[in-house]
Amino acid sequence: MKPISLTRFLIEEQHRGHINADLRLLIEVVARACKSISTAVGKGALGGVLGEAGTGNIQGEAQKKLDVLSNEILLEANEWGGHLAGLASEEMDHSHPIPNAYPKGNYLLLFDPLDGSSNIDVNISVGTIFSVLHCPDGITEPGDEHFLQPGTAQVCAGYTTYGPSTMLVLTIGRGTHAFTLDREQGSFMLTQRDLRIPEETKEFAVNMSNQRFWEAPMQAYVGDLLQGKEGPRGKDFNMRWVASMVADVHRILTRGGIFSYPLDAKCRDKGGKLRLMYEANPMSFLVEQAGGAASTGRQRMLEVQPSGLHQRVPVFLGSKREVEAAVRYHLEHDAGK
Ligand code: AFP
Repeated sequence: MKPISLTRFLIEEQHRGHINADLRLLIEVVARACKSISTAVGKGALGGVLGEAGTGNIQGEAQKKLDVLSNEILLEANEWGGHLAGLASEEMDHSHPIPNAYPKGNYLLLFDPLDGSSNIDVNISVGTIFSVLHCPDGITEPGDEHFLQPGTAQVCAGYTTYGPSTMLVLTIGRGTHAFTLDREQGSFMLTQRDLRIPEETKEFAVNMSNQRFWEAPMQAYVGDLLQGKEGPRGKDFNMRWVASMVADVHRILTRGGIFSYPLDAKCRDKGGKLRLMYEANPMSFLVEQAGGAASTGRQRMLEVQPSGLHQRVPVFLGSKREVEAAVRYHLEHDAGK
């Protein structure tokens, strides 16, 4: 049977009363912007967009030309449609209220326009991550503080991965669904409804080069994984690390596993490496909706009350039982066991 398009999927969800017309439009607009980003990424060196932009973002990281271009594409696409009250991007210092010249809606959109961008120049998968919140009642000119809602308040989240094929993975709080871009038709087509992450896994993802900087419970947890069959876990584990969160999470949504970017001595002062609002929360929503779990190691990710737009957090997400195991090491350590 021919797969249905994203447009049809969203219209059917609207008919069922699961989303309204504004949220449908918002998702369509983000998907359209992601198609443009996919085209730019796909041109590679021929597009003249590889390499450094010569600028830095709020986090002090060097921006790639494609970071800047992807941010512009998402901003331009979403500004005038009337579905948003404001936007926030990992690449911008502050949130961006919709200019008064355009109609305004009731949603707030957050995005990491091109995650994993240090992989662009070596032709490895990168992606766009996004999250949608309600704008608080009565607010027409939202400031940064209006975006500081816990992940449980998300109404929609998703990512696009620009890999061998371009895929959009989406949740509106009713399961996690995967769409593949049909490049000839220019449409995202539903290729997997209701992704389910296996509860158990034998695969972990972490940047092992940080091992000596980790906290004691993380050292103990990974130490036990590495002992394999001979250790307390009683099974051999495999390791994968793409260093593009979108690609690593996509693998986990497809075949299970645990992804972690824990606290370490290098990122402790900042609270972690990955960003709560642009990376951890949307990915945690997608993972929970696929039957997985997501935690900071000490708290359910979606319940973290954000204190800053660019806040960073430690991240553990993926197969439920494995995330629970990693959390157990942290809680037992904290309890002095
Ligand atoms: P970039 O966007 O700067 O490439 O960072 C990617 C990322 O935020 C996330 O996608 C990866 O999981 C993580 O950083 C990789 O971090 P390490 O380079 O420290 O392994």
